[in-house]
Amino acid sequence: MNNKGLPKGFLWGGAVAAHQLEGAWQAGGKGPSVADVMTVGSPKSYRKITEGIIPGEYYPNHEAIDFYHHYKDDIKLFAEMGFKCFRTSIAWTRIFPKGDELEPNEEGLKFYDDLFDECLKYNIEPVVTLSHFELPYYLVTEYGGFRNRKLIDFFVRFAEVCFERYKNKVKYWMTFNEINNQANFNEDFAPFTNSGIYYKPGDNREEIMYQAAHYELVASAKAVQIGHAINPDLEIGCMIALVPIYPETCKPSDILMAQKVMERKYFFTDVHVHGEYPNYIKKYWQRKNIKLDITAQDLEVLTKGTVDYIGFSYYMSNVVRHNKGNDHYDYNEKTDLVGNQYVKKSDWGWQIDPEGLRYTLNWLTDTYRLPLFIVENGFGAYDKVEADGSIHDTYRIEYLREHIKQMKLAVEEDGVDLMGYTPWGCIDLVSAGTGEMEKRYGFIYVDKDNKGNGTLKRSKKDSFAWYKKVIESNGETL
Ligand code: P53
Repeated sequence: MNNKGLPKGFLWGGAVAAHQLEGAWQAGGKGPSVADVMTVGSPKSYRKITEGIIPGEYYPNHEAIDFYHHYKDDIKLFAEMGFKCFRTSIAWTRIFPKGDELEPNEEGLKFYDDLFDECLKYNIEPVVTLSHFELPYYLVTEYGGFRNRKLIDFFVRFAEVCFERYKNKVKYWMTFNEINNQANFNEDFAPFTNSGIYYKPGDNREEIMYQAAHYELVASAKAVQIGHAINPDLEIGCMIALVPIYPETCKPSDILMAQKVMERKYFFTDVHVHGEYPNYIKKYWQRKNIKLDITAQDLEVLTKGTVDYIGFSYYMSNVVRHNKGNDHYDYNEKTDLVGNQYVKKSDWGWQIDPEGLRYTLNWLTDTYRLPLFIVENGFGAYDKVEADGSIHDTYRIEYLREHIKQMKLAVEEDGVDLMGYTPWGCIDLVSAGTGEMEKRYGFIYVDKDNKGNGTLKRSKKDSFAWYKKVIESNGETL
């Protein structure tokens, strides 16, 4: 094992999701997705989910940064930075506009052929997420989203069409983006974006969430099997939002609390990796009287569709405390989550913790023993355009530098098997959580504001030249 430097062939790149940058929400036969019925929020509030498209409301994803019509120029800029890979998603609604059709939409398939060809022209490997918060909206209104077992077959058909079509262009895949966000079932945002679930009054939110997650895990396992049958060389991973949970103190009950919260948020990974539900989650369901539709056949499918690697996002860490009276160490974000006095926060309240990335890489390795891929990391911040058009985003460089340092330590000192690193929102795009344009992550600035005003002109921030050097030196020049 080489103990200096990152491996040759390390996949440096950037990450985006179709709905957050493509726009062209009705072009080429595309149908509306869950992202098309969400408005703009603010640093303090999630965006509103409307029932259908309401005239007079502003939906930022409809146009986004119009990557659909700009992708050639944008990919040229990625190539200039030296990207080895580019992570994006395939908008499900370009391929199956409603979601339940038997035949795919050729115009949508053609778009991604062209997009992937454009990447390959520069030797940029496409890395593709199949379902990244962009479920066909029709599947929500007609089927209730992933409450419904039928969604398994719809997703699997979509996945199969994509694997078959792009099997020689795309090697790296992920099934469901941040499948575990919905563990936060008390909010409306994650269940809607993960699973197309609108909760109704009287719903047993928690039970519905576990049911949807189960159908997705089965759908993912089926897709993995089909993908490998189509081309054994495909590498198909899961995708987990990794926010490590620390105990507030070394009090044993705080330690146990942190462990229980980790279980609640990350059992999804166990199913993807080991092909079975851990005992703690089965015990939890029993105690909470959560009754799920899980068949013997489903369990069989899970064991046969385990993933090849773990893709994950890392932005921040969180801290929990154990409160008196919480005898079962159940998790309630409102009462159990506390601030971390040792770290700083972004303007959106995300706690910045580079060492947490090394901790996370080690935790994932110790727990799952699979190759890892950091498919999102980054700093959402306000940028200021100077009179001469330059953008001095030193705070972003600082954030990324500190995280890359920790990532390197995990590889060089701890021996973590890491495939690559794709910072989030390599070009400014619409925020998933708030719908804002002004929560910016990019190396490339896009002239557009939260209300939709702007020319969409692209320009390079200081971080552009910085990241180019990082890639050139394989992470040695930071
Ligand atoms: P935004 C919450 C916590 C961690 C990651 O997020 C999250 C979310 C959802 O907001 O989402 C991922 O845009 C997601 C991307 C998203 C990115 O992180 O809210 O996979 O789609 O844009 C950053 O700042």
